[in-house]
Order: sequence, then structure tokens, then C-alpha cells
Amino acid sequence: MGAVAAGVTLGPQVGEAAGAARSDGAAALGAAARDDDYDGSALWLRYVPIADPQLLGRYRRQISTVLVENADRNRCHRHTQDLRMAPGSAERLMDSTLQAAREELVRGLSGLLDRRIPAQDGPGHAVPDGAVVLGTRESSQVVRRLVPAGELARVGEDGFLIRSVSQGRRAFTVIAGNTDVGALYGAFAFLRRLQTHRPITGLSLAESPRIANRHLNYWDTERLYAGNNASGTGGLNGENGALFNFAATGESAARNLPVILDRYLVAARALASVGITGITINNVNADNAYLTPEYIEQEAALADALRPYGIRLALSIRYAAPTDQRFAPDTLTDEQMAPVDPAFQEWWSRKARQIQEAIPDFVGFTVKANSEGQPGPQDFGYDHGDGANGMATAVAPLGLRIYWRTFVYNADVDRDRLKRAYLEFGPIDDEPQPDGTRGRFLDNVFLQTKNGPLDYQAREPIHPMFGRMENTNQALELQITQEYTGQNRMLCFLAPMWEEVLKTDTYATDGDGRLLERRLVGHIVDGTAQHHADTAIVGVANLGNADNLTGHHFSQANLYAFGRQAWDWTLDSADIAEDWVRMTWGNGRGLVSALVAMMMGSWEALVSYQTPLGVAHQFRSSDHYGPAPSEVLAREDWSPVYYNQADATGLGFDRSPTGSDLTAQYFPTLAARYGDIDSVPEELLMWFHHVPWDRPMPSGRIFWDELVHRYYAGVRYVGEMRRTWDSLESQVDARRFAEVKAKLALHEADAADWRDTCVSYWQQFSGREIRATD
Ligand code: BDP
Repeated sequence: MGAVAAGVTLGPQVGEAAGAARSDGAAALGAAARDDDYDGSALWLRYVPIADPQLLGRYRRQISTVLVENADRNRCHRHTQDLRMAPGSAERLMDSTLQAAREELVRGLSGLLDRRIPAQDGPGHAVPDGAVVLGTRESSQVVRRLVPAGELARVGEDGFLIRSVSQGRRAFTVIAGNTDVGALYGAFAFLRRLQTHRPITGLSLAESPRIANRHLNYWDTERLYAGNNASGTGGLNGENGALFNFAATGESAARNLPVILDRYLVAARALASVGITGITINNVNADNAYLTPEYIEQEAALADALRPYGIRLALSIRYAAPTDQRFAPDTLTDEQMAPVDPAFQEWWSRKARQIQEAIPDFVGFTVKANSEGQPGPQDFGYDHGDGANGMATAVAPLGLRIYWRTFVYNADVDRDRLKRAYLEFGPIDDEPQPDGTRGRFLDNVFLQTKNGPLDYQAREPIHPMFGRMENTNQALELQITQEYTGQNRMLCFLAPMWEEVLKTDTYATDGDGRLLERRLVGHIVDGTAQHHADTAIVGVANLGNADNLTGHHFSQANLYAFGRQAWDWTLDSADIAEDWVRMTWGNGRGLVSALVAMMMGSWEALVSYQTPLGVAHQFRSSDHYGPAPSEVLAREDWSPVYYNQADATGLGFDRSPTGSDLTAQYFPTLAARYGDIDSVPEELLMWFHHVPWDRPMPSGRIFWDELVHRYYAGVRYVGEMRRTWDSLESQVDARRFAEVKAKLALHEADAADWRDTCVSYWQQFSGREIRATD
């Protein structure tokens, strides 16, 4: 696939991907499934009864019991002696991963089949007909008997096998992993088959993730669009709107960690269902409170609750934390803050050890340094390589990692903000080392890089660092929380954007200038392009304390899709959308196709009415939601006018060789393609060129008319989404229907505001007529 999808298609494009093997219930919603008060709080794990009577009958004949041997043998570590749920909770704490898998199967199958499916812990004489057996070769004699070690070994640590087995007149299913977590992932994959009405017999499935570390970053205090508060981002009753309560006050004070809330476990189950392995629980603009002993105790309780689901904790830290007086007497002076200073390294190693004592599987630290006012090694005369390595050296003996973010844009480096990160990090990656190798970053450092060179815009070219940092571990950072893509008001399914990113060809070459065989961004991230053994992908998550956990019901889809793509970036985003719709809204044929089509066009529509044809960052600085193309801020590189460069000749930022020459940071094929206004993909036109108002475009329109057309087409699509949604009223439960309907009305009004504000502002420069076309 090329750099961007061809053209915008704004009409409904129905992804009728339901294969013949899939049974689509004609009835949209079974009576049992209809709960008009349902608030969305189960995410995609709602497990309502199968509405299609024939399919239900079939599944019931095929499944009788859940069989998990020795579920309690590998008890998970627990630091908090009296770990407990808040009074009145519905979820239950798990002691082990196999127990979590067993409980999920029982809950899921009982819900889907609308009858109690019991669990048993031993096969007796023979595995019962209809059993769903789950385990590892270590935990289960059935698995040991039926799944050869060599075959299982091939799926690796997190992978699983699902097999249908027939023995005489008995037929049953075996779900096997090499680890308990692998088996848990298999349980969710099996449940997904029922949730999406796929066959569950004749199975011989093997799955394993392409990327080893699949993490969320959670920003507890910023860009929270899922806070349970009518005004949008805050909380209620003393909570701050974040998913996890550390310091809630008033009515909610008794609900602070170490007390565990239902929503933590719902989130944990949902994240495990898509294979998420870690979560950095606090904002990258980090508050040192998270490193205090009181907070560490709370974090340990959270880690205890999430551990059975295979989810490990990490923390964002502030580089200068050692100077914070709240750690007195264990503090350092500014003079000791050089990353090579033993005092600095020892401080971090002490702190990490303290955390590790409470959280033995602690992942490590995420660091935002010398970025947007955060302190960093440059304040003390050192570069990012020194800073990352100083911390990495301190924690390496503990087996911890440093995720060092590359979101830096020091204005002294270059006038073009987009060039700055590579200019700072690239030379460190290239640097010859005393041992004859290249690249100074240590092995336990990941450079964590946003998908594009600017900042989570709805569409960006890929970050030039992908493929360029062959000697360094790189993690891709995507933003799930919709800061620039509609926040909690606009319906925008982001998987197609991430798919575009992951499948973009970097045209990376080897040392001799030969094109690599595998060189899509996904190959760089999964390590196969340049032979990296350690791999990571990170999503800045959109969870909060809202009833539906993500603010907008359709934002749940973004969290779901991130997990699925982190597991397997080669997946098709329409297939992911279809699974999510079936699991979240129902399996009715018309419903599925209408919602998938609506979602699949929603991102391209947003790009069209916000920032079409590659014009970037036209957001109001106050909240990054609405349009403000005329805004001029104290910092040039925060100002919409800097990004649009509007004048009488045209619109867009010249980053070609005649301009800032950002294009030179890409590999030669992309550099040439982006650098030439005749070959740059239309969708990235204004990222790289200042485009004359009368330039002829592929559509036959001139640039100005095409620009106006995009804005109008984008808003029209939102109108179509509203009509589609209205047409589904009889097929959707009442509360969720009304909530989405209300959001879509706001969405359309806000999209029209984007169109009108931008078009009329551009018109002051183009001096041309606004001709809205169909
Ligand atoms: C920007 C956000 C800001 C983050 C920053 C980052 O507006 O809240 O702190 O990214 O990623 O997009 O560090």
C-alpha cells in the first residue's frame, strides 16, 4: 500500500465482509439482549445472549462445560495483604491468570448461551463432550496429552492455540498457551468467535503477537475526554475524571486506591481481551507524587489487581524529580543532576528498587524530557543520549526499561518544528561506539516516537525517524484519546489512520543503499525490518471514569482497535470495526454493515472538514478542539498561521528542497515523492508544499475549489452518519441510542463550524468565490 489511501471516499462504503461461514441473525436484537438502560459500561465484553435461535442452539450443543485444571497453582504475587473491592462491587479480584481465564469463559459462555455453563477442574475419566479445556502443558494434563510441546512452542510467550478435538463420540475444544497469559488471550479469542457468530468447530488456530510490548500510556490529568461530568473533562463527587482514583476527595475519598473499583477490572479484562501488556498510569508531564511511598503503595494495589490479566505497571517520571523536596532527606542538588553523575544514577536506582519491592513486575519509566518545559539532561549540559542512558544504566540491573519520548522541538535546532526531533536523535543513533558498533542508546532504552513529526494530527506523513534509527529500539506512540480528532464529541474511528501509518512504505535502505525487503512502518516497529529483538507499541489511552469508560460510545472502538492492531498490525481496520460492532452493538446484518460503513468513513470525513489536503494544526490553542486558523501565539510553532502560511499566492508549508527541506530526512524514494508537488500524495499536499490557489487538481477542480469541496463533503458525511444512526433506532437499546444521537447532533454543528471558519478565513487570502459542490 502506498503512503496514503487513494482519494477521499465520503459516500457510504459498505464493508459487507461477513463471510459465508458467519451466521447473521436476521433479528436485530433478541428480547433478552435489549436493556434500554444499558450504559455501555461493559465495553465489548457484554456477552448478551445469542439472538439467532438456530445459532444459539448450535452453540449450546457444542459447549457444555469449562475445564481448567490447577487454576490456582500459579497464584499471582500480591503485595497488598487486604486487597479488596469497594463495597457493593460486581467484579471480583482474581488470584491467578488461569482463574481469570476460567471465570471469563464461564461468564462469557453463560451470558452468550443464556444458560449456566459450569466449570470443573479435572477431566475425570475422559474430557466431557462439549468441554472447553484451557491451560498450559504445565497446568493441564489434557493439554499435555493433546498438544505437542513443539507445536505450542512455536506461538511464543503470549501466543495460543485453539483446537477442536474429536475422540469417539465426544468433541471438545482445547485452548492452550505456553504461559497462563497466553491461555487467557486464547480464552478471549474463543469468546470473540461466539460474540461475532463465527463457527467454533473444526478449529485449528494459532496466533501470536507481532510486537512484544503492547502498552498504554494513561494521562491521568490531561486530555481526558471521558470524565464523568456533563461539562466534559472533569469528574464528579471528588473524583478528577481519571480512570484510577489516587486522591479523590469528599464523597469519593473512600474509593481511593488501594480500594479496587469495578471499572478497573472491567478495563483490565477489556485490555487483556486485546492483548495489552502494560500501562504507564500517569501523565507524561509527570507529577512527582507518583514516586512517593504513599502513592507507591496505591500503585502496588492497582498492580495486584491487574496482574492476573497480564497487565504490568509503569510510571511517567520527571527528569528532575530527585531535586523535589518532598523526597527529603533523599534529594539531590542541581549540581548532581548530570545524567552521568553517580549520585543521579543511584537516586534513580534507589527509587526503582523501592517501586520494584512493591511491584516486582514493574516495567520501568516513561520520560518526557526537554520537551514543552519539562526538565531534561540539556538543562545540565548533556544530550538525550546521555539522559536516556543515565537512567537506563541506573535501572538495567533491575531489568527495567526506559521509554524515552522523542516528542521534542527545541526552536534553536531548526526553524521547521518538524525537523527538530530527527536532528537531535539521529546523530546519536549513528554515532560510532568504542566497541566498533554504532548507536549510543543502551539496549534497555526505547525511543518512543509519535506516528508523525508534528503532534497527533488527524493525518500526518510518517515520522522520518521510522527506519532511520536502525541502531536503537523504537516504540511507536499513537494517540487513542481523541485530542485532535473530535475529543468526546465527534465520532471518529481511528483504526484506518493507524492502518495507513503502519502500512506506509518507508522505502528504507540498508547500508549499501539497497531497499530493505520488509520496510513498512509496521515492519520497523515489529523489528523484522532491521532485526530488533525488543519491540514496542504504545497508545495514549482514552479511558476515564465515565459510565461507558471512554466518553463517547464509539470511542470504545478506538481502544479496541488499538489493541488488535498492536497485536497484529497487518489486520484490516474494517474487519476490526466489524468485530467491535458485533461485540458491542449486535450481529444484525443491516446493523453491522451500516455501522461498519459509517465508522470506516468517519476519519476521512473529519480530516476533510478540519484539515483537508494536508493543512495541519488549525486548532484553537485553548482546547485543541475547535478551529482557529488566524491564531497567532507567542510561540511561532504553536500558531495555526505558522502551519498554514496563508497568503495571496496560496496555502501550505513548503517543506520541499525549496523550503525547509524536511523531505531530505526521509529515505530517497519518499524524499523525492514528497519533495515534488507533482508527485506528493494529494492528502499530504500542504504538509510539503505551498500550493497556488489556482493549481489544477486531479479532480479537475482548481486547488481552491477542491479545498472548499473537501470541507463541504466532510460535513455532509456527518449528516449522513446522523441519518444512518436514526435509521437504526429500532435495533439499538434506548439509552445508548439517545446518547450517540445527541453527540452526532453536536458533531455536525461543530463540523460545520470548522468548515465555515476555515473556508471564510482562507477566502480572505484567495479572494475567490465559495462554490460548494456535491
Ligand atoms: C500534546 C498535548 C499535550 C502533551 C503533549 C505530549 O497537547 O497535552 O503533553 O502532546 O505528547 O499533543 O507530550
